[in-house]
Order: sequence, then structure tokens, then C-alpha cells
Amino acid sequence: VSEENAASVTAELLAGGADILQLRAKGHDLATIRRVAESLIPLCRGAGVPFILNDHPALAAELGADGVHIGQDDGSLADARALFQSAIRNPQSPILFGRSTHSLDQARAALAEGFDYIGFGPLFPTPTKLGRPGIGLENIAAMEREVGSKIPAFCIGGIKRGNLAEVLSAGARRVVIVSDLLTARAVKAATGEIAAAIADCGTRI
Ligand code: 3NM
Repeated sequence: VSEENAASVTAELLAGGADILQLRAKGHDLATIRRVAESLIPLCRGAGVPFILNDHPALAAELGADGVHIGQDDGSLADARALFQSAIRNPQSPILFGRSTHSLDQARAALAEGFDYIGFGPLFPTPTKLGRPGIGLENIAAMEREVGSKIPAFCIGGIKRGNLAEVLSAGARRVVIVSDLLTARAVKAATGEIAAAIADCGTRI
């Protein structure tokens, strides 16, 4: 999604029922990320949806983001918290710290370290995050039992409307979907389809 389209696509995601939004702008400079974030945050606030910034804890503090997401190679939770605290201007409600995890052991470790939520994947290889093998569906149920029962756990990576049923049947309760939504012809309708499938699955559990 280009900078020009970020706000309109976000509005469609929110209208379709997305209930958490992360800005992930790898490779863009901080000024661009700040500008885009400042255009998206009011939309998320208006919809009552948490806005999470990928990386950049200090910028997240300045912007008043609801959370920061960091990867396996981005240091400890304590480091991210310290960066966040050093940049904070006004006292604000506690923010969420999330971690990407790529195995059951990493998911357990993120829970033990004190993260507020995790990503778990990539389930399938995906062009959105090149160079990582898919971890498959077999550990989802154990991950949900051990970790997802304590903090929100989002399955991610190669999930599409076409394979969502399979992912939910494997035990996933929350999903992150990037390319299938951002390339959809009708973003709002596609988001609504996903939200409905997850809600339907929840009522059957
Ligand atoms: N993180 P798509 S997979 C950003 O497993 C990201 O940590 C992943 O995009 C992880 O829905 C991924 O297009 C890409 O596959 C998700």
C-alpha cells in the first residue's frame, strides 16, 4: 500500500471489522512512518481499535501508539520498554508490547518474558516476509493451549480467505492477514468475510 492509499485502505479495513491494526513500514524513513502513523491513528481511535507500531518504540511513545511490535532479533522486552519510556512525553495508559515468534518454544519464551501478545508464524511461506519457511499448522493447538490461553496469540503468514477455514480448524483463534486483504478488490468486504469466519468459529468452540 502506498503512503497515499494508506488512510483509505485503513478506513476500509476498520469498516470491515478489523479489530487491531499494525503499521509495518519496513525500509521507510522515520519521517514517513511518523506521517503515515499520524494519519492512521485518528481513524483507529474513531473505530476504537488499537494502533500498533512495528519497531521504533521511541516513535511509538511520541505518537501515543497503543502498542509496539518487535521481532526476534530486536532485543529484549526490557530494552523495548526502556526505549519507550525514554521517549514518553505524557503519562499514558500502559501500552502493549508484542513479539513475533516462529516456533512453540519462542512463543513460550515470549509469554515467560512478559510480552502482552505474540505473532505465531509464518504458517505458510509468504512473499510479505521472504526467507522464512512455513512452520505449518501442527503446533497451533499446543500454542493456543499454552500461550494463547494467557495472552492474545495471532497466527500469521500466508493466511488467506482461501485457507482460513483450515487455519481455524487447526485451532487458531486470531489471525493477521496482510497481502490477501491489501490486494483484495474490495477490502472492506474481504475484511468482513474474515471477521465473520472467525466469529462463526468462536461460536462453535
Ligand atoms: N510476520 P501475509 S509473517 C509480517 O511469521 C509477517 O512473523 C510474519 O503477511 C511472522 O499475510 C508476516 O501477506 C507476513 O502473508 C504476513
